[in-house]
Amino acid sequence: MVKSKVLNNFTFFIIPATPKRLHNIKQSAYESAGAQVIDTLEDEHTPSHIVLVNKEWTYAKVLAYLKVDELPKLTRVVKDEWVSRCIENGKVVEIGADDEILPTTVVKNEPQAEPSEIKQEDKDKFEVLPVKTEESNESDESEYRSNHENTEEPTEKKRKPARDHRKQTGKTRKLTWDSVLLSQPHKVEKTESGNPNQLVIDIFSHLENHYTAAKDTFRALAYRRAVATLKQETDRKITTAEEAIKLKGIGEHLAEQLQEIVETHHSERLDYFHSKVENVALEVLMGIYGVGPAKARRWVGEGVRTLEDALARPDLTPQQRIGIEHYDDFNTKMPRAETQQHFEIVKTVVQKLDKDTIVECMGSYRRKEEFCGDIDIIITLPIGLEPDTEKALVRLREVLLNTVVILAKQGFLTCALTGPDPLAYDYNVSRILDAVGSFDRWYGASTVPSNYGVWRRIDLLIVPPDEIGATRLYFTGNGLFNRTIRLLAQHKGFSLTQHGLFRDVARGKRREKLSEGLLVESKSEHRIFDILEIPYREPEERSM
Ligand code: DCP
Ligand code: CA
Repeated sequence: MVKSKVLNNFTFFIIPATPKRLHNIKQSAYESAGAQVIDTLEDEHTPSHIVLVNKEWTYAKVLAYLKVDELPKLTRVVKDEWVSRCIENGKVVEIGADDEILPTTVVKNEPQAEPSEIKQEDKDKFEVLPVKTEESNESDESEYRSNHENTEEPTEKKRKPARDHRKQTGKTRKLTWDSVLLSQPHKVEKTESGNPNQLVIDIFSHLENHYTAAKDTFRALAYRRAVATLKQETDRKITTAEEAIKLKGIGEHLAEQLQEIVETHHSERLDYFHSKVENVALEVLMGIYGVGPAKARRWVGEGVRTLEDALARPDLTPQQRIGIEHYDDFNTKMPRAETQQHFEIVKTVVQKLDKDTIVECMGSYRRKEEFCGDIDIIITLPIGLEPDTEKALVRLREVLLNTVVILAKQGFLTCALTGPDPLAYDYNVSRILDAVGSFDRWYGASTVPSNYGVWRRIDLLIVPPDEIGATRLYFTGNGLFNRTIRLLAQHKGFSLTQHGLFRDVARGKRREKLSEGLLVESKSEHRIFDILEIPYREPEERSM
């Protein structure tokens, strides 16, 4: 594997420090190419270059941001494109006139803005568009949604050839559905920090992203499984390949990579990925809400490298624009207590509107994880209360819509991403219903007083009462657990979706579904486990 060390002699200080995720990705790419990246400007750390991510900043703004009157004599302020070109070319290329910000660009009387003011200015550059109500036709919107709706195991066609599979796993054991679901469940890891294997987890997660972007589902899955296993190892540090290979879901190759990371604090494979500017860009773009691997690949192919470039795309949807404006918000997990605050606010309003409703918070929150990526709420009625499913859905839809209107007026809901935007209809429920008709989900963002201004992703979903068991199972996850239990169901001749457990599903040559089959169970989560002949697992035992 080639390990480019083109930036060996450089010490970089990257500004601005936000969005944090973008900053981290750049840092990792620069370090892979040999640069030292520092985050304080102390005497012993004189940067050779200040790397400017925001192209439009003046020298004065840089000084104001760094809270200094002048920079060390030899420190140059360059745009990140120059660094990218060096990495791309495998050598240090000349700094062009457009690449460097020189002190002569100082405007004498320009106010010395505080970092916070600059942040605001930065924000102002984003033109805030009203959120459209009609659902976007964008393939990537549906790509995102299909991620959430995909209840079927991918067919063989979508997978990588079996040859890759053997190459990856060698002769080592595989993680099979039965070994996982029948074995004693692990106690879930309760915190994100404090895991002695965190560095390996981080690097493997990066690699998973890369393989997902490269459509190499099988390798992506291998890394995801390894991450899941390492997250359980909260009490001991795995340091050798021999130890690693004994763990569930870690084969020969990944075990060797683990040892390499422990010994060198680096992964050749990740360094190699990051040595390609396109790969770094791909990872950045895939962090935007509503941008899936397909769109990210297309944009990168057309020269998009930064969030700013993405903002200038004519095919950027309003939802993706919000995704860029709130890039860090949406990419940072929130503490469980904050998820609970969002949930309680919604639950109170829903149950005030209809005291019969059942309101539950699913996903990582139900699995009792300490940190949650978003808030997944389902709303339904008790089984049998409204036997006509259509009537139940009409009742629930009205409750959902009223809830959205009330909470948007209060400023709790901050934008609509999928589903009607109450603002566009003057908060008028009947007008919305006339215009939108039927819908069963509303995706958006919300903010709570204790952390006002930080937007969290929130999904509100209405569920037919009879499907509550299957829906609970699906939305509790985690994704890997769902995949495993679906495989088990298939192996036993069933098909499991978020709507129910079915049998006699006709399948084609590639295992694709040809018919829905007969419903076996959808009301009770426990019954689904029973029928599949696996011991019931509490939600907190489903984090794999
Ligand atoms: N889900 C799934 N497959 C997908 C997307 C979702 O099976 N492609 C299921 C399992 C997830 C649940 O839906 O656990 C909720 O989806 P989230 O993406 O919100 O995942 P989590 O709540 O588990 O994690 P996070 O804390 O990151 O939100
Ligand atoms: Ca979630």
